[in-house]
Formats: sequence, C-alpha cells, structure tokens
Amino acid sequence: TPVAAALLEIGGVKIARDDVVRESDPTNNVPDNIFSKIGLQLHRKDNHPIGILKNAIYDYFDTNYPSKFVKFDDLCPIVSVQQICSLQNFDEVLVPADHVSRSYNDTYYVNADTVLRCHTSAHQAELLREGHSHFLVTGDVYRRDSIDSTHYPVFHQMEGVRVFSPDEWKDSGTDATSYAAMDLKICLEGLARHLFGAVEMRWVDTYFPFTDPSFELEIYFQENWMEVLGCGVTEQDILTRNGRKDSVAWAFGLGLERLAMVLFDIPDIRLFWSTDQRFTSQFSEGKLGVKFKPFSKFPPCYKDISFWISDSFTENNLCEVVRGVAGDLVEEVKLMDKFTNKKGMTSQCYRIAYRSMERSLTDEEINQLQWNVREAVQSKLHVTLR
Ligand code: FA5
Ligand code: MG
Repeated sequence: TPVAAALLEIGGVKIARDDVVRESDPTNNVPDNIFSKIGLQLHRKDNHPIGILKNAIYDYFDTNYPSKFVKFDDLCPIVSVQQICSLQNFDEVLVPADHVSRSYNDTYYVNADTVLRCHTSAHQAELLREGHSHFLVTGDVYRRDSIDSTHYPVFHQMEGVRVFSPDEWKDSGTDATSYAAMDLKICLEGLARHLFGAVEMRWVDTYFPFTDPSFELEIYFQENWMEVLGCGVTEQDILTRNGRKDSVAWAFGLGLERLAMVLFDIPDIRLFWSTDQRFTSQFSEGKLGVKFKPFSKFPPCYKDISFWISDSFTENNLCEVVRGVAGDLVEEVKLMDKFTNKKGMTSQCYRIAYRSMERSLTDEEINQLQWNVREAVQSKLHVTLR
C-alpha cells in the first residue's frame, strides 16, 4: 500500500520522511517522492505492464527449465551496506570500497549502513548461501540518476542466477567459464525471442565487479540502442565465499521497465507510475501483444537554466532537485553547454523539458515551475545562477 505515514518500518528498519529527519540526519538522503514509492510493488500487479512482463519471463523459465528456477519477488528493498556477516548491496558482490556506486551521489541511504537496494544483485549471496542453485529475484530498485525517457530513480529489476556443478561442463570440451558464458547467452537470446519475436539486438562487452566476463544486451528502440540488461559469469570469489567452491555460475540483471517499453511500445518510463485510467485500462493479465496507444500528444516545453558551478556540483544532485520540485512533470534534464572562463570558473547550461503524460500544461504553470526550480537550485546546490 502507498505510504502516507511519516514513519515507515520495513524489515525492522525505520525510514522517516525527509521533512521529519533530513535536517537532523545527514546520513539519510531519501526524498519524499522516492519514499512514497516504497512498497508499491508494481511487479506484483498482474494487470500492470511490469507484472505482466514478470509473468511472461516466469513462463519462459518454467517452459525451458521445468521446476528448476525458484522465484522471489518479495524480498525487502532495504538492504545493508555493512553488517557483521552480511554486506548485501555492495560488499557481497565485490563492489570495491571506492566504487562510485557507493556514494551518496549515486545511492539512496536510509542511514550510514543501510541503503535502498540499487540492484537485485544485493540478494545473490544470501540465496546462494541458502543453497539455491537456480533462482530469479524480482524487485523495486532505487538510484540517484539522470532524467530522461529511459531513466527513473525507482525501477524494477529481475535477477537470474544459475549454478552448474562440475559434472555439467566436464564433457563439454570447453572450460567452465566459456561453457557458462555460452549457456547464458543462449538463455537470454531465447528469452528475447520469447518476448519479442524478432527485434534488433546486440551484445556489448562491459565491466561489473561481480562477473567476468561481463556483457550488456542492447535493443534498437525509438531510433537508439537501449541497454536492457547486464550479465556475466559470476566471479569465483562469490561462489567460494557462499559454499559453491567447485561450481561455475552465470547471473543476469534485467531492467524490467526497459523491456516493457519495447514489449508494449511505451515511450516514456514515467508512464509506469501513472494511475490514469487511460494508461492502466490498456493492460490486462497475460496479454502480451498489446501496443500502447498514447493519449497525450502535448508538446514538451523547454526551459534553460545556467549557473556557475561549485566543486561539489553533480548532475545527479541537480536532477534530484528538479525532480523534487517538478515531480513527474519533468521529462528530461540535459547538459547543453559548458565552459570555463579565464578565472577558472565553470558555467553549465542545462535544458529542462517539461511535459505531462496526462494533460496540457499552461504557460503560467511552467513558468512557476521553472521559477521554483531556479530557487531550489540556488539554495540547495551552492551554485550562482546566471
Ligand atoms: C546492474 O544493476 C547489475 N546488477 C546487473 C547484473 C546482474 C550484471 C548480474 C551481472 C550479473 P546495471 O547498472 O547496468 O547493472 O543495470 C541493469 C539494468 O537496469 C540496465 O541494463 C537497465 O536496463 C536498467 N536500469 C539501470 N538504471 C536505470 C534507471 N535509472 N531507470 C530504469 N532502468 C534502469
Ligand atoms: Mg549498465
């Protein structure tokens, strides 16, 4: 259920609304617009595009690996950075101590040791320790990030892990790592065919601390290559630490919104949070062939904002402030220009696109929003407006 209370308790951890504790507790950077989405669990709604997609992926695994994959979709999104024997979000998946993803700039901290999980990989180690060898974990994940049609600070991932014991690859004629990498790609290409039939896609080599080799899958969508998942062969250290010393494994993390955008032709990620009947009534349980019919064709309205930055300025902080003022009326925040003058001062110009998915915005309303954004940027980000 949506959270209206000032204090929320999940899994024994208390989180307060920002107006209640933020002032007094600098270790909490969860804003109200994020706070209010905790617990909504779109992935557990069978009539919602994210729930429909989750069930379609379940079907693929049930058909191809009968009664193999154990499914979890209700694990608590509030996870530890550091605990005596469990360090879920980062340490357990070997994220180095100085990795950017640990910073307050990238991750929502509930307090110094506890975060809103930034990926479902946070649950890999505990489930391996519990003895699972084939599992899927679906859940809401949280990230401070940029703002555009494919990025939102709350989204959904599905993690998949498959562990092989030595007798599974020993007669294959290849080494364990190549065997797992090949099996992984076959599995995910099969999933893409199951969901989409024919789409244009490509594999890209990448880096994750918890897999080697690592890959991303991109799909051609709205005239761009869009990254839909990350995956790879699990680092041996993770298996060794969690009781699977002689095994090899693969893992993937799917971005469910991105896949649902392709599947249902949904043009903007904000729509997943819409409660407008004209959105929700277009989807129903088990129906995969549906193409979304847009009901808002209002043009976006662009406003520029320029300022001299300070050393502490980051784009994620700017996005957070803009989202805090404009909520889902902000469609994109994009750097247009940047220069450094002779005195070494750096100026940046950002273009903000405002558009409602549901109605037409008046000039007055947009001017007021932009005014409020300017005020908030100036007071919260230590920049000098130009
Ligand atoms: C991860 O989160 C890794 N944990 C995935 C993984 C799991 C790799 C297991 C290897 C083994 P990444 O940060 O790339 O990776 O995110 C995975 C997917 O989430 C992306 O491909 C994208 O589809 C989606 N995603 C990432 N950020 C956002 C965002 N702000 N809004 C919507 N979707 C996002
Ligand atoms: Mg990525």
